[in-house]
Amino acid sequence: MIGVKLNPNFDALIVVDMQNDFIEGSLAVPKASSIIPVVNEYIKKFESIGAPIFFTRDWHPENHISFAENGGIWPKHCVMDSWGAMIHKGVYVPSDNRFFINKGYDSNFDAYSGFQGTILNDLLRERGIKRTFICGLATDYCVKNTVIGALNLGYQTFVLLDAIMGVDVNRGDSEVALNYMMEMGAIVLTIEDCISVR
Ligand code: VGL
Ligand code: ZN
Repeated sequence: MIGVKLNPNFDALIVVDMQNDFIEGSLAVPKASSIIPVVNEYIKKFESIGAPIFFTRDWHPENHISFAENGGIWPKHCVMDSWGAMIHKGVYVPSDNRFFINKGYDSNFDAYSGFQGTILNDLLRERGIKRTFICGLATDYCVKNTVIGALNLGYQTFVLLDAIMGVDVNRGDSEVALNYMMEMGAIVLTIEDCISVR
């Protein structure tokens, strides 16, 4: 148990790609639905102290470069405005102080990081955020790249171990990704480490 007291003046939660296609659609991450209750616990903790919550969304055009039919490595997924790109109905989305960050919207570029081609960094900076807490899907792709992005931009960054899940195209990918994030300076936390009393 580490014990980090959350502070709405400089802490933000980033919920990565909790979308239908990654949970029960065309690119379903094995056991993705098992993290939904814990993801919701984090969202409610941050909401209860008035800290901002950022939901990233993989948001591709029909002709996206990452799709197999266009020469990429993934099945067609998260086509913008389609069911697959919607945040899963089991995920709690507060009505205030929450933001959606769409990424990968350019047909010729992929974006595994929530910071790539988005205004996420500007939104964090203008709110005085210094620490990011990151959960969601998938550990070995968009979670990893968003965590590394946050670290490179100078945020102290926490990976929420009980609220991430990996694709593991190759066995052990998620473990390798997690070790890499920690090597780069990320700190691993679980729900009982996060203290949200005002
Ligand atoms: C992701 C594969 C393709 C992710 C996005 O959210 O981790 N993975 N596009
Ligand atoms: Zn994608």
